[in-house]
Amino acid sequence: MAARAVMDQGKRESKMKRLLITGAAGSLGRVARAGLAGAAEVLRVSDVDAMDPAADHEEVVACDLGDADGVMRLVEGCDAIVHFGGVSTERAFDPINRANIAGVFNLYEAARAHGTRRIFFASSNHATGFYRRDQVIDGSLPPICDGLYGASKVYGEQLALLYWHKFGIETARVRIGSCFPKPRNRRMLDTWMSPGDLLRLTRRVLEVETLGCPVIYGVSANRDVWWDNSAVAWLGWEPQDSSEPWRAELEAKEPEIGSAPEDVYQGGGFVAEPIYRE
Ligand code: NAI
Ligand code: 15L
Repeated sequence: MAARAVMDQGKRESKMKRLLITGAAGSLGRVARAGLAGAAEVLRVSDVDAMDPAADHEEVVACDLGDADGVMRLVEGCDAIVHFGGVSTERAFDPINRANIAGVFNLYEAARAHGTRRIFFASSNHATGFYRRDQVIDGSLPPICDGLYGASKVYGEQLALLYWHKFGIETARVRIGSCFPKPRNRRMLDTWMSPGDLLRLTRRVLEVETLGCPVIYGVSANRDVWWDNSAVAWLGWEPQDSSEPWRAELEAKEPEIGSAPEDVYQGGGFVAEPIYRE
């Protein structure tokens, strides 16, 4: 780690009393709960689903993100938020609305009310899923989402930007690629983000002295990537892992890349999903 990063870490972590992790029953929330144990004196972990019991350094709070009063109580006393809660795949408008539209508004309003200064917002590559795979894009290009889920992430990113400009709340708008223990298909050779790289990015976002409101693509150091993070090099986060060890296996399973929309566009299968009505 660079000297500046070490200094930043000391400065911010010594001030961090309580860190809220939403979506703590989900896959990335579980990774964060285990991996961010030392990032604050207290971890407050929350989900609408059942969670493991609290360890000594934890508070476990059940909360539906769609419940504005509940979210207001949830955020009280938290210095920062790692926001992994919400609908994480393409679904009907109602659940997406409750968790990802109203829920994100409730979260930012609670952060504003309680003086929470920094948020890691788990956005998604599906905010830009209708860019083609032969394009390399960065965070400065306009979003082209590939469904209602992607649209909700674009909304969350814009709300974050609003609360930055209006109220000075800092957010890392992280367009995560495919964060799983290992890549699951050929597309993920390009989109994979290791849980370790996610944790290192999360820690960096929490510790850097000045964050602002950047868009960051959450992707490992894979051989081929569609996303250019050079505009956020100042953050000092460099992915360490790569999908390369799985290339031979996944290419053997899927030797051909077709010409269907899910093979042409970055969002993969999401671009071919219908608009679910329920
Ligand atoms: P997940 O589906 O495993 O976890 C999401 C959690 O949010 C679940 O535990 C769920 O109970 C909770 N949740 C859903 N609706 C809620 C509500 N109304 N109130 C409170 N909690 C609610 O998803 P995962 O994979 O852990 O993803 C975490 C975040 O990262 C999500 O926002 C997802 O959109 C985003 N993301 C994840 C990627 C990945 O590859 N895992 C890729 C891109 C974005
Ligand atoms: C996402 O946004 C989803 O939350 C995750 O489950 C994966 O489907 C990922 O995108 C992806 O694009 O692979």
